[in-house]
Amino acid sequence: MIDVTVAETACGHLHEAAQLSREDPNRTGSLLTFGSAGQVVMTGDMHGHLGNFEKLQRFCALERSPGRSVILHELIHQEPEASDQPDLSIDLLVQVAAWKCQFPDNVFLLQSNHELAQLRGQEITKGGRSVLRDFEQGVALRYGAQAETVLAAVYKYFASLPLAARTANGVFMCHSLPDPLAFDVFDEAVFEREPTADDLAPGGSAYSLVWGRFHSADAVEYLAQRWGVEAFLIGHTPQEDGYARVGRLLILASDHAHGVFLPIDLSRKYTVDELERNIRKFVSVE
Ligand SMILES: [Mn+2]
Repeated sequence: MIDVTVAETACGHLHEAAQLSREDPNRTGSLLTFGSAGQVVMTGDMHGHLGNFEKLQRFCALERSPGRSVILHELIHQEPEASDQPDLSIDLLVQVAAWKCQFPDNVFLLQSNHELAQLRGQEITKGGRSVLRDFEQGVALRYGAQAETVLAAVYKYFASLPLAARTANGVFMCHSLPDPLAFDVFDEAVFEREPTADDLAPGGSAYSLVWGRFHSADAVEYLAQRWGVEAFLIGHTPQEDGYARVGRLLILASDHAHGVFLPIDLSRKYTVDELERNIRKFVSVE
């Protein structure tokens, strides 16, 4: 774990992570592509959960596992345990940015609706509290007079994120999928370009990708056929038991004690049943 409380260190990691993310060799437009060697570990929403992140780092052991990649998304906006507790999910964000800097070829980050909402200043309220303001207050608590500088680095990092990743063995990973009602207007070419301001605004395809809900097995099957996908792995919808399955879709959650992650070997084909059986609980990691 790095010391995340020094503003210069935090900004350095966030700026470098943003640049690495934009220049990832396996990125084209807003899509990351993985070949048929090694392993990818997919996670669900993390929402500031440092305990699960530490377990993820221990499981991945990237210092001795150069063939392993790991994908993270929705890192910010933690649910405070009490209403007077601060949201310090900035700590996880900076830790993950530092991990990306340390292992640029192994650590990958995806755009998510909470990151996008914070970037665009679009309010999300939970139980009457403003999650955007709580996040900003957490940054202020951590960095004091340098909070604005750190927030600027945070926004630069959010703006750099790709939208999705796909593997040679047919697995497609992203934060969510568009609402079935938006399928007709969803522009699949969004994956081939850097997301534009219009893509990221309400009605845009990047926006609808990270915000979508209400997926039925039929809707997932439609997208799977259209995009040539064997299985979709996403987060976004809270899962008390760690994960849920909707046809070819597995929804993972990594933000609580029953959280899970999913290691995938890239050299073999999987059915969705096999992927489901490979889901691991964070509690199983020493
Ligand atoms: Mn989400």
